[in-house]
Parts: sequence; C-alpha cells; structure tokens
Amino acid sequence: MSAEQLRNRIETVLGRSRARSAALTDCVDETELMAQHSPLMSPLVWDLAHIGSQEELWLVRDVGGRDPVRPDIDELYDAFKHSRSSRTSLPLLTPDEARGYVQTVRDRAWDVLDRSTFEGRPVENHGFAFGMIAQHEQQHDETMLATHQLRSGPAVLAAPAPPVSAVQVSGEAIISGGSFSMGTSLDPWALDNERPAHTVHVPTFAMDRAPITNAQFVEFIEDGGYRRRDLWTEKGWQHRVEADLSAPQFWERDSDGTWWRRSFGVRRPVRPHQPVVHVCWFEADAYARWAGKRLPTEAEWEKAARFDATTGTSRAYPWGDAQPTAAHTNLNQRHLEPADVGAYPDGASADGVHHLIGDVWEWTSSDFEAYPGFEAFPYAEYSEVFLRGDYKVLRGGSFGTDEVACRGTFRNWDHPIRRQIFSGFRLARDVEPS
Ligand code: AVJ
Ligand code: FE
Repeated sequence: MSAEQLRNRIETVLGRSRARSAALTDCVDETELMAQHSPLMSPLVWDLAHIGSQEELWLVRDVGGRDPVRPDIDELYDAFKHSRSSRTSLPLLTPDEARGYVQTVRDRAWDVLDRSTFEGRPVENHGFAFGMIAQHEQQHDETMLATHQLRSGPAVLAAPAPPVSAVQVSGEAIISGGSFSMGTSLDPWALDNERPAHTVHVPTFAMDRAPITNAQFVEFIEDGGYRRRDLWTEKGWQHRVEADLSAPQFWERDSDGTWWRRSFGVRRPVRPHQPVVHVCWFEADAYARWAGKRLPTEAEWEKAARFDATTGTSRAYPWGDAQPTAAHTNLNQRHLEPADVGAYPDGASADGVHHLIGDVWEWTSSDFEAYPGFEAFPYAEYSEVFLRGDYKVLRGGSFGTDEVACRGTFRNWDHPIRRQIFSGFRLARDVEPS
C-alpha cells in the first residue's frame, strides 16, 4: 500500500467511526445521554468523551508529540479509575462540551496525519496508531449500541431488516486434523493480542456450519434446560440461580407460549432461523452439554474461519483475503440484528462453515491468554492487564461490529456472566480421524 492509499484508508475509517459515534449520540436528548441506562454501562456521554480522550493520549500526545488539549480530564475518562456504574456521578463534560472536545482532538489528529511520512519503525510506518484509534472508537460504538439496547422507551435507532436465508445451512463440517498458522505477524493493524503468528496443531473436529438459532434455543428452554442442574457447571448454576436466568436477555413468553424479543425498543416474535443473541458463556456451555456437544476452542474457531486446506494457508476471512462486503457478512451496524442462517452463502469458509464473521460474537471454550511470544503494544492496558483474568474469548464480531475491528484473527473477551453484548455461539465435537 502506498503512503497515499494508506492516508485514504485512515481518512475513511476515522471518518466512518466518527459518523457512527455521532449517530449513536445525536438521536437522544441531553438527559438520556447523561443517564445510566444500566449499571453495566457508562452513560453515552462518557463513551463519547472517552473516545476523544484516548485519541488525545494515544495519537495526539504520544505519537504526534503535541501539547495536551485537556490534561485536566485524563483521569475522568480513564476506564481503570472509575467503575461504569459510578460514572454518572462524576463531573463529566456536558454533551455539547464532549462534542466540542472530540472535534478539537480530531482536528489535531488530522494535523498529525497531514504531517506523517509513514516512515520509521516497522509497525508505526503502517499508521498503526491511526488504525488502533479507529478500532477503539468502533469498539466503543458497539458498546454504545449495547447501551441503546438496554435503554427503555420508544425506538430511536432504525435500520433495514437483515437478509433472510438464501441457502439451507445445517449440520457440521469436518475440519481435518493438522497444523495451521494462528494469529498474525503481518497484518499491520492487528492488535497486540493477535500477535505473533504461531503454528498450532488442531486434531480433527466437527464444527457446526451455523450458529445456534432461536428455534434451537427454544427447544433447550422447553426441555427444561434452565431447570436441569446437571447441564450446568457449578459456577454456571450458581449464576443461573442468582441472576434468575430462564431465557436469553430481552426475551419474554406470552400466555399462549409465543416467545417475543425486544430489540432496540421494538418488540417482535422471535425469528426462528436467526442466531440466538444475548446469551452468556454459562448459557452457551449448558446448551452444549444438553446437545451432547461442546463449545469450540479458540484455535478450532480460527482454523475453521481461516484455514484453506487446498493451499495450506491461513486467510484473513472465511471467504479469503478480500475486504468484507454486504454480500459476505452482517457487520457495520448495517442491520440492527443478526441475519437468518443461510443469508450469506458468499461468506462461507473453504470448508463450508457459515456466519463466522458478523451477526453474533461467538463464545469459545478458551480463556483469554497470551499467544507464545506475546508482547504488549503499545500499552499494557489494552490487553495485557486482562490476560489470565476471568475472561472467555469471543470470536467473529457481530452486526454491531465495524469491519475495521473484525477479522479472522481478532480476539474479544468478556466475563462468562456477561450477555448485554451481542453474543451467541455455535458448537463443535471431537471426531476420530478417518
Ligand atoms: C476488547 C471489547 C473487551 O470494550 O472493554 C475499549 C475494548 N479497550 N477500550 C472493551 C476496549 C479499551 C474492550 N474489548
Ligand atoms: Fe476504551
């Protein structure tokens, strides 16, 4: 990529992230921007100013070497200093101040870009800092979308309905045992936890060709899945009882047994062929036990998503190395819910596994750990401090994820009890090699 192409890409991704942050914060009034919609989430106005604050710290000050814009507010927007539930009681910037602040920071970021030659050390010379800032903003845009899903009141967001099934997708693909290259050392915008590329041997296994759908999940519920202690781990059962889980979040059953789902302020009957969303790791794990299967490991998920046995190489996406389009996958908040299974035949992997990228984040059985040779970059606070914590890895991105923050190597993580994120799952199973 030439320096000019790189500059254009940076302008595109930074512009797209800011348009989305604005859309997610301009659609509600001041009171709603400053309100706590859930103790799990920050007020929307905190996310907005935090986006600016990280851009100021990581890009304008550290990489650009510029003077601070608002050194007095660093502490307010440091995610490690105040819990999400306490942020409404901080002396935060008002919505108008936050909008002005992020614009001032962005103007300086453009100036840093204008003066960048993209020469220097190997990672910086591909504009990594700009890519990281765009990914960070998009991650918060997905978090803000989750806040919108938790907010009550009439709908303020709208998007076209996602596509329906184009092909029938069911059953499993057999992924032959052998080594593959996991992670990346080459993708210049990959984050530290995706690095370095390393060879992993994965024994033969069966991978579901699609995520578990609402109809499949209803069968689990109606077979007593939430009442059967034997299907849950000890911690899972404890959480199920304490949190009184009996269906995915935002579901309700009416008196004649129909399941309804509330999505961004609109209540509709559950779509049977849509991947289930808003389940925690413990629910996914209990479902797997009920089905006589298991969650895939992170290595299995990545091999299914990237490995092309005909060439023996790992690709960026299930369909190859081409950038995602609307024909491949449901990303970019283009739709506000997962598409029906079978809606993206062009997005299938070499082995015929569908919906790996987009639609729903997929829980894996793996804890969030460092790859061999991991080096924290550029800050320990992005990944390192979360390694070896109580986190499970999620893969593949959701309808709420932007393509700049989603690829075959991308690793997300969360606590096994969390389900306000756009999380679903698919299953895997051991297979004897033939
Ligand atoms: C990678 C999605 C777990 O939202 O906590 C945002 C991303 N890091 N700001 C998160 C992140 C710093 C992170 N996740
Ligand atoms: Fe952040």
